[in-house]
Formats: sequence, structure tokens, C-alpha cells
Amino acid sequence: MTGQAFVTLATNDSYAKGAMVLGVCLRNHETSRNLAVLIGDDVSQPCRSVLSQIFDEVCEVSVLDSGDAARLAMMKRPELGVTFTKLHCWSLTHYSKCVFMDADTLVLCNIDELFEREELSAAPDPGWPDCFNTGVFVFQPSKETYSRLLNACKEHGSFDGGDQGVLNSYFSDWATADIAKHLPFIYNLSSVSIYTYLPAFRHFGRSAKVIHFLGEKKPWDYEHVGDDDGEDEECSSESEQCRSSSQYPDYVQQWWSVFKSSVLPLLPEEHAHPLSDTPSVEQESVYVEAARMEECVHLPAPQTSSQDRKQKWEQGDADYLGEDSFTHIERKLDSFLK
Ligand SMILES: *[C@@H]1O[C@H](CO)[C@@H](O)[C@H](O)[C@H]1NC(C)=O
Ligand SMILES: *[C@H]1O[C@H](CO)[C@@H](O)[C@H](O)[C@H]1NC(C)=O
Ligand SMILES: [Mn+2]
Repeated sequence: MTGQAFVTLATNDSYAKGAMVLGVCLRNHETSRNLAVLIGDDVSQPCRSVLSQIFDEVCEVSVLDSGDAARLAMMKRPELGVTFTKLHCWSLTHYSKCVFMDADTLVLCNIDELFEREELSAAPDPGWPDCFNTGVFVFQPSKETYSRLLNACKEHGSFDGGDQGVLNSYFSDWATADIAKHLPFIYNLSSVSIYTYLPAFRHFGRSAKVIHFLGEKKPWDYEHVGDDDGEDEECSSESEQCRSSSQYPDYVQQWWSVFKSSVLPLLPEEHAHPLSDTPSVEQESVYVEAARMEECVHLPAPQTSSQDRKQKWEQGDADYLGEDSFTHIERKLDSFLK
């Protein structure tokens, strides 16, 4: 299914971290589709390099340099900069169908079934349910649609100042035309709704497939979320979310655990990886596999010197269930982070 892809967007290094976790989650849940990320000018070289290890395609979108209709539209509506970058996903015409996902979403299971839906499928926006939310949507790349969207943008702007306004105006029959284009709320479960409609979360929350971190503070904005001991370091403040965090699945912590196990080791900082200088994505997925296995089997760690261990690791002979097990690596990472 290389003709289809999940697509996300990273405008800067913060959102790039979100994109990395999203990409890793889609891979861990064994998607059969390609992964593509659109990046803006502000994404640094180290982040680009990590993205290229996770995604099949890293597509730089430099709207102002593009010299095409997008540039002209952008000059007329400079306030819609990020929106133009996002609309660029319609120009990925080497794919027949795509699912766009915001970089601030967390995927909890395989969601390839979304590709059975047609353009434009999306979930209702909790704030105004006759509008769709543009955090997750199914679309069909097309030069024609792309240029119509750019024109619509240029002529009418956006009623909410962003891509959601533009797309809801363009696909204006979404609310009434075809119920099959309404994605269930479980594909865009807002972390906020857990708290605002708790009975519904108790009833449906178990089937959540995608968590969308709304609001200004994103998972990557927390310093580091403690795990084993159940303490939440972000909870030094008295926020509502913090006080109740122990009662609900901690999706922020889940995000961090993916970030630490599968993204941090790919980052080039020397201290980011305790054992190997050039870890590959394959190695990382083995880490995750080893962690899963470790839940079932617990073997005593063999006594090897640190130098021997490093050598064995570099020869590809890692002791995934013992000394090199995921929990040991994680503990090491934690000690670096603290
Ligand atoms: C990164 O980009 C996002 C989305 O475009 C924006 O909301 C955010 O403020 C940016 N963050 C930084 C640190 O520039
Ligand atoms: C999806 O993302 C955020 C969460 O509320 C929001 O703005 C939007 O309304 C959500 N749509 C849903 C949950 O369908
Ligand atoms: Mn979002």
C-alpha cells in the first residue's frame, strides 16, 4: 500500500518531537502505509535527520520560496502562513489517498482502517460540532483541489484564522452530505473531553484510538514525566488536570515513554544514547519488543564488564533480556535526564 500515506506537519523543533512520537507509534502499531512529514524552514538539521529515520518521506515546504500559486496566495494572506504549509499536503499526488494527523496526537492502536474512508472524512469539533476538526482527516491529494483551496484561501481568508476555517468552508457539506465521512470521536479523543464529560469517557474511553493533546501545553512542554514511582513531575502546580491525573490513563506519560524509548536514542546529542553512537530504527524497535518480552520473562543479568558490553552491543550481540534490557536503558536515560 505504498500509494497511501499518513501525513503530518512539523513547523518547528517542538512540533517535530510530536511528529517523531506519532511516526514511531504508527510504526509500532504496524501500519502498512507510508509515513510522510511536511516540515517548515524552522526545523533544525538534527531534527530533520531523526525525522528521516522514522518517516519514509520528509518533504520541506517553503511556501515563500515556492514561486507558485501558494506564494501568491501567501503574499495576499500572510497571516495564514502555517495554513498554507498544511494545505500543501494536497500536492502529494504520488499518493492516491492520505490520512493527515496533527503532530500533537498520540496513536494507541493500528488505525489503517481510516483509509477505507473517502475525502473529506474527519471527526466533529467538540467546540462546534457542525464543523469538523482538522486534527485527523482523510483526503485525496490532487493538484486541482490544491489550487482551488489556495484560491479559496486567497479570496475568502479563514473564518477562524487557521486551516480549520478554510477547510470547513471548502468542504462545507461535511455536516449534512454523508455520515460515513464523520469519524467517530475515538479518532480524535481530546484530552480535555476526558475531564469535561467523564461519564462518556468511562463508557467509551477504553476504545480510544487517537488522543489529541489540545490546549497550549503539549506533552513535549513538560520537563520530564516520572514513571515507575507514579509521581508526575508536572504536578507541582495545582492544575485541575494534575489533581485528577491518577484517576485516568496518563496519556502524557505514555507520550513520554515512547519519546524516551524510541526517539531520544536517535537524537545526536552524545548523552542521548547510553550504548551506541549510531542506533538504527531497527534497533529501537527491538528495544520495544524486548520491553514487551520482559513483562513475561525475567532473567538474571549476567555479569559483564561495561567495555565487553559495549563491544558486544556494537557487534550486534545485545543482551535484550538482561543487561541491555529496556528497563536498564530507561533507567540510564532517566539518570541523564535528572
Ligand atoms: C511551533 O509551531 C506551532 C504550530 O505552528 C506553534 O503553535 C508554536 O508556537 C511553535 N513553537 C515555537 C517554540 O516556535
Ligand atoms: C479534535 O481535536 C481537538 C480536541 O478537542 C479539538 O479541537 C477538536 O474539536 C477535536 N475533535 C474531535 C474530538 O472530534
Ligand atoms: Mn492539534
